[in-house]
Amino acid sequence: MATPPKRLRGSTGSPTPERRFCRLKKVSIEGNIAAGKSTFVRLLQRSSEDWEVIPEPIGKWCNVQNDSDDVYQDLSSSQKSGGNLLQMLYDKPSRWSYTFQSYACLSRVRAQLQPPPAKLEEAESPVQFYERSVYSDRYVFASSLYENGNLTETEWSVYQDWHTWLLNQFEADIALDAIIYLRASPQRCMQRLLHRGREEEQGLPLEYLEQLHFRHESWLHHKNLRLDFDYLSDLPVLVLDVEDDFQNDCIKQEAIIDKVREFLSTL
Ligand code: UDP
Ligand code: DCM
Ligand code: MG
Repeated sequence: MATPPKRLRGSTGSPTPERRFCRLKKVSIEGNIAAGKSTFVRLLQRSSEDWEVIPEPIGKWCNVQNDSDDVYQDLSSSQKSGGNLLQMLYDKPSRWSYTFQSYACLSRVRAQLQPPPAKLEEAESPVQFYERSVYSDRYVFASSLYENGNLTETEWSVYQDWHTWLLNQFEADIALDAIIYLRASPQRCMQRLLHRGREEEQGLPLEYLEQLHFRHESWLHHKNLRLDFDYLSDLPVLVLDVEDDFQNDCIKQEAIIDKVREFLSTL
């Protein structure tokens, strides 16, 4: 696939209306289940006025039924009466993997296509951080489910066909400038997953986290995963070791944010 059109970079002074957000950088936060991505993006959100976070729309996947919840307000009436797709996925992956992956990717694209908040217009160095991307949807999750026989050949072909088409349509708006990979062992992720206690995930075997870890490693560390989007191969990747707790360690948090700032300054 062709490289998406580059956004203008490095302009100075107040942006003219035409150049709104032209300096905006988009960075995806990748990592295994329960590696600490949501914890990390909350830290980012607190760290700079210039930074905005787009969390993974997992509330929609679980159909959280809470009238006072913004996520619930966003749901269509069919979703409100629908089920918990994450639960359905893990209860019967051969039946629900295709449906889940279609909806996960669709809802992510929709969330990432929302216009940035006005405050980023005024920002000196605006950055949007995505919690995961359409690339991990495909190259980590959907492909693992295919590898495990939970997507049929036909479902995998159909998925790849519309995924490529969708990105052709929207990639200029959601294309990444960089990736931050939160790296932790599958054992540490399992420990955090159990500690978090998200009910749908409690039966996940360690082997699944190992499979997902292997895919992340191959994509973002060894860089030997075959990808269909040319520009991804040249994308800068910052690998952050999050094996040790950072959630309750202010000094570690400061060190992490320093690394992020330094990384962003090179983009
Ligand atoms: N967590 C932790 N220490 C850390 C980072 C995360 O104990 O340094 C916990 C966090 O409180 C949560 C679980 O690990 O209970 C998973 O974290 P998170 O939801 O951020 O992970 P994600 O699935 O978003 O990567
Ligand atoms: N998930 C999935 N496929 C995707 C994206 C996410 O199966 N394309 C699942 C993995 C986790 C949950 O959704 O169970 C996301 O939560 P986390 O933030 O813990 O990784
Ligand atoms: Mg999360």
